Amino acid sequence: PKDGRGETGIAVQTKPKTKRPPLYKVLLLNDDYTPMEFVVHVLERFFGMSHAQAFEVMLTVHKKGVAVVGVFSHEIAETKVGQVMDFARRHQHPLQCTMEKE
Ligand code: TYC
Repeated sequence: PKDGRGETGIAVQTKPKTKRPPLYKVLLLNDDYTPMEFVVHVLERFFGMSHAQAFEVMLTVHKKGVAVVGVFSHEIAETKVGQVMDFARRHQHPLQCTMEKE
């Protein structure tokens, strides 16, 4: 029984549960219009990537359609998605960034 009591109602030892918070993948999506240099800048600015790393990840998204650009707690992932979407909108680029539970 998952109430931690045996069939007799006597309390039994339950496994110590150390619940880690769920992690969320932040995904960057390809499109036909956002300039490559803009995407590289986004990856440097909001995901702390080096220029070389950012260029590599940008090319992966360009070729494959989507890539995971980071894994974060729910709150941090939401912040990153918001920052990218806001930055893209302000520059009038259709770049899309989303998150999904790992
Ligand atoms: N496909 C875009 C182009 O050819 C570049 C691009 C890469 C756009 C990655 C979005 O997430 C993206 N200009």
